[in-house]
Amino acid sequence: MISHKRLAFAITIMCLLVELALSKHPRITMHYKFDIKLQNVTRLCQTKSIVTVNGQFPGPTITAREGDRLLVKVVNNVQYNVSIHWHGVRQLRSGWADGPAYITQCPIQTGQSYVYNFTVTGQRGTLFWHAHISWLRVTLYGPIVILPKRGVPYPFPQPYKEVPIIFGEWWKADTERIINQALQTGGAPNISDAFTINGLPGPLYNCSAKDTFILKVKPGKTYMLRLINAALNDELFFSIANHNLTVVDADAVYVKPFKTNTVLITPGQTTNVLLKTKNHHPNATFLMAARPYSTGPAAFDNSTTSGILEYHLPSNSTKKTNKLPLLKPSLPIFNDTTFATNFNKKLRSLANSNFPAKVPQRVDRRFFFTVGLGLIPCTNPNGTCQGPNNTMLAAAVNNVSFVMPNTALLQAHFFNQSKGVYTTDFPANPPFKFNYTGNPPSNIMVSSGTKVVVLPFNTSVELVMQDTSIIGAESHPLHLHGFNFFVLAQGFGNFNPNKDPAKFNLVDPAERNTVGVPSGGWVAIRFLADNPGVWFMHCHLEVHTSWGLKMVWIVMDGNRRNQKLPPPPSDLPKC
Ligand SMILES: *[C@@H]1O[C@H](CO)[C@@H](O)[C@H](O)[C@H]1NC(C)=O
Ligand SMILES: *[C@@H]1O[C@H](CO)[C@@H](O)[C@H](O)[C@H]1NC(C)=O
Ligand SMILES: *[C@@H]1O[C@H](CO)[C@@H](O)[C@H](O)[C@H]1NC(C)=O
Ligand SMILES: *[C@@H]1O[C@H](CO)[C@@H](O)[C@H](O)[C@H]1NC(C)=O
Ligand SMILES: *[C@@H]1O[C@H](CO)[C@@H](O)[C@H](O)[C@H]1NC(C)=O
Ligand SMILES: *[C@@H]1O[C@H](CO)[C@@H](O)[C@H](O)[C@H]1NC(C)=O
Ligand SMILES: *[C@@H]1O[C@H](CO)[C@@H](O)[C@H](O)[C@H]1NC(C)=O
Ligand SMILES: *[C@@H]1O[C@H](CO)[C@@H](O)[C@H](O)[C@H]1NC(C)=O
Ligand SMILES: *[C@@H]1O[C@H](CO)[C@@H](O)[C@H](O)[C@H]1NC(C)=O
Ligand SMILES: *[C@@H]1O[C@H](CO)[C@@H](O)[C@H](O)[C@H]1NC(C)=O
Ligand SMILES: *[C@@H]1O[C@H](CO)[C@@H](O)[C@H](O)[C@H]1NC(C)=O
Ligand SMILES: *[C@@H]1O[C@H](CO)[C@@H](O)[C@H](O)[C@H]1NC(C)=O
Ligand SMILES: [Cu+2]
Repeated sequence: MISHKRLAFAITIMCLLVELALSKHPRITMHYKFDIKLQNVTRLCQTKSIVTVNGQFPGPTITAREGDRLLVKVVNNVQYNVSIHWHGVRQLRSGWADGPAYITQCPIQTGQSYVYNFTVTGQRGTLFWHAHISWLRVTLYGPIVILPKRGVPYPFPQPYKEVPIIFGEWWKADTERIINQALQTGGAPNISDAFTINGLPGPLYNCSAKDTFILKVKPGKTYMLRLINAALNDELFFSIANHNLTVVDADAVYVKPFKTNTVLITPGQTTNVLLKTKNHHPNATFLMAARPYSTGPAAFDNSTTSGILEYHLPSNSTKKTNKLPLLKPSLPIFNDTTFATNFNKKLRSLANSNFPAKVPQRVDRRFFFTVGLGLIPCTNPNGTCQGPNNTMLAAAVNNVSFVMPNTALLQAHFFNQSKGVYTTDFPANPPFKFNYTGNPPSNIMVSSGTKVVVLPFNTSVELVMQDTSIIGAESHPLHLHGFNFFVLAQGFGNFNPNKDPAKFNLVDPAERNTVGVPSGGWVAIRFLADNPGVWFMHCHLEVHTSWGLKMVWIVMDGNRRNQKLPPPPSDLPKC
């Protein structure tokens, strides 16, 4: 006979052991259904039919804990082909669920559905989901909130509340017509009419005051804002009048906290910031505002989206909030590259024992990629194009403007059917050297092709991305699928392979999935190719992606069973 006490003790131990065993495995499966459908939405006094998930704009928030499995059934009820990308989710051995159309899957066609099946492993913070075909992500996007495992605290005090703030970009006209027209004529697509905060442009636009995001707060509390830039073509500065923000996380990786009054966030980046409210009720309300950081040669939407930070009044107050003065933040000038540089330099990994920075210390392969604009010959059937000298605007990596295949690269790779789909000769270096950030060469035509780099499993890659001044220097937010990378260093002018590596931070560099290649400069990154599959890398300014600023890495299977990409799910869409 064992005593009750002993039995209770034994049960407690058993529970602990089960808990321990389960904590190593995905414990929970979260089911979501995404009905892609049209919805009429009114903004800036104009009603527009937009593509949405479940009729919501912005789309629903996905909330998961680190370790959870997600099953998202996407049903396409619209006239467009659709695919959804889980931006920043590592997709370890689940490349079939990554989402970029014609890269990891054929699109989900009208009337079809597909279940995205993946786990969230080793990440916590904020990411987002968005359409990954043509320009449909203009309205098809929503937050992904990844909480730490149950019982695991943040490495900073638990915030009182957490609020997603997702920036978007709004066109009055039909964006599919805009990009299709641009790609046919070779000219630049029309710029947007507004930016939005949680789908709302805010009071600084005509006919928009009622479409304003209002964040109501209590005094003396800490709020965590989960910032996401889902805009198509613009990096954004964000600031709240009279309040500082503490950056604690970038791209779902904790960073060493630092205080700033303005955040710079590129399309494709996410960042968590703490907002400490004032201890006493202020006699004011506060505008939060975002507007572009823009360095390129093209026109851009120079407007400002805003929302309002409003303190709950004490219940006995006789005042009205809307009678209080509204204070405005001052944002950096649109081309403030000095601010951008200093801000990015402050981002450092925590790099402690709980959250180590696993920076690859050895390098197996080095790559040097130029990124920038260029021209291609006119293909408009009527023979007339709007680029300089009757050409079409294009963009390229190492002078190759990527051409989308007609079938998904991952399928072609997995079933050994690359012939006629892609070639493996993507150049590791630019085809010719020039002063990348000086006067451009006389011939600025680029070549076109569907070329990839093949990497053996576990290759440690060092990549320097160099902006060019062809047509105009410009900051390009480069996004890598399937991996996080470490941002070792950035600089201006041409990268110097003899001198600049001495500046590489191999101790606590920021670890992220999207980095701005500085305008007229370079950035050096490293990543370990430990995830077999086909991984897209592209500028997250959608206009540049459309022009071909994209390329693909194919990472081969490793020898062990758990180093191989499993076969595709049976419902994988066909082309
Ligand atoms: C949107 O509005 C148009 C014009 O009023 C209407 O024909 C259409 O049915 C509406 N669509 C939806 C999804 O409500
Ligand atoms: C999701 O993927 C996992 C791992 O490959 C597999 O075991 C599971 O059956 C899949 N679930 C569904 C609903 O397809
Ligand atoms: C783009 O803007 C031009 C000039 O305002 C206009 O004529 C054209 O119709 C617009 N294109 C689309 C697709 O809306
Ligand atoms: C050719 O087509 C473009 C639009 O695609 C149009 O702007 C241009 O006027 C056309 N040129 C001729 C000569 O028809
Ligand atoms: C924000 O931080 C700066 C620098 O620490 C400080 O000078 C300023 O007073 C702070 N502003 C607010 C509103 O707390
Ligand atoms: C706010 O208003 C109250 C009463 O109107 C006044 O006593 C107080 O000084 C004001 N506080 C600030 C910070 O302006
Ligand atoms: C952008 O708009 C601001 C006013 O909001 C103006 O001062 C500035 O000159 C504009 N910049 C450009 C590049 O259009
Ligand atoms: C409202 O209540 C607070 C705390 O109970 C008190 O300090 C304050 O003086 C009151 N204000 C008014 C206007 O009655
Ligand atoms: C930023 O733009 C302003 C106004 O157009 C210009 O005067 C200034 O030289 C630009 N600064 C940089 C760093 O390009
Ligand atoms: C257009 O052609 C002219 C004459 O061939 C040449 O001088 C000029 O540099 C070209 N412009 C561009 C942008 O290529
Ligand atoms: C490249 O061009 C820039 C801008 O014209 C110039 O300052 C720099 O000296 C040039 N670099 C080299 C190596 O020629
Ligand atoms: C949708 O995708 C299929 C498969 O790639 C393609 O054949 C079809 O033309 C596409 N339809 C549209 C409307 O783009
Ligand atoms: Cu770009």
